[in-house]
Amino acid sequence: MNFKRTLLIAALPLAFLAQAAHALDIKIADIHPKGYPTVVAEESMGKTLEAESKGELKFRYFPGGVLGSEKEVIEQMQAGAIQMSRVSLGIVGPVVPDVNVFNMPFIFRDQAHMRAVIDGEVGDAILDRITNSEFGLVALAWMDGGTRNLYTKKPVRKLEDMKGMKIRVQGNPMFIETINAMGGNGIAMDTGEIFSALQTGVIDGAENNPPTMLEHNHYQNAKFYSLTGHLILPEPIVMSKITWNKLTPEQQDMVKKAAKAAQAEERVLWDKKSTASEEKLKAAGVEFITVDKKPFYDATAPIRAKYGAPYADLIKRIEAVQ
Ligand code: BDP
Repeated sequence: MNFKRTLLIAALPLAFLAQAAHALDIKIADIHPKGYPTVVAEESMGKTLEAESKGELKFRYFPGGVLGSEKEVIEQMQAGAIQMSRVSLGIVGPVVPDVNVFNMPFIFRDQAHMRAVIDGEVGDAILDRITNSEFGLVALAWMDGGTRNLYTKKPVRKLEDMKGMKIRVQGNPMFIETINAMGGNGIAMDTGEIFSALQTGVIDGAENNPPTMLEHNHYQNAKFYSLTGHLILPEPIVMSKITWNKLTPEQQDMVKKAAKAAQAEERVLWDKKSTASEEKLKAAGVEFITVDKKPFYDATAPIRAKYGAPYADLIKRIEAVQ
């Protein structure tokens, strides 16, 4: 036996060992910056899973949209290049039409109603529809995305004030139609493009919750916040199916439980962040405008009729949740 061969044989068991200990690298992406409720909850989920899996799952965090827009992140997850994310349901709608039931304007009475729905069997059913679709993602739990209101350069005090206003929405045709039904002009663009679009006047406004309006600096160029409450969008925590299929059943179970725990943690963080954001926005000179929601609700009835038609039963179940 020559020296080289001896070395090779001696190294073999080591190579096997190294392979067994090879951790599964999980990159988790979020459009929101570090410190944002969703990102904080993702970090503790990752820590829990690293500990529980004894290092077999290894998390790397990519907040602040550094891996691309939500649409791009979804495509990367479908290809298995990004393993996990939390995305808005708005962006899932065009690919898994069933979830658009939750994306319809005024489908939830208020945030408490939305929470009761996502915590119950309808919430699980929508997660399953994402998982069981051809979408290539496994939907594990929900995060809270608050209530979306309009923010604009010129005040919207009543429905008529929206006439002709160019309002940014997420890339979902239903949202464009929703703004159009209100008399405005819905324009789809990625989250990262809103700031400069507001600054340069490409758009007259956008719509989102107070934490996003604050943390993405949109308030700097849109000082009026009209409390329309037209959308209350929950946000699924999703994993690439390619990654999911690499996990052992025990690891899959761990991931599911940790995602549910992240749902609970984020909710508490969300409430604190929302209150603090409202205060900061007001201190920065943003005028909060209470509007009569009825005209906005009535104007968007055709959207609910059009998109809700195939889901009459599901809508009844949503409405029945107290
Ligand atoms: C925020 C969501 C984020 C969306 C963003 C948007 O948390 O996931 O990307 O809205 O409208 O509320 O683009």
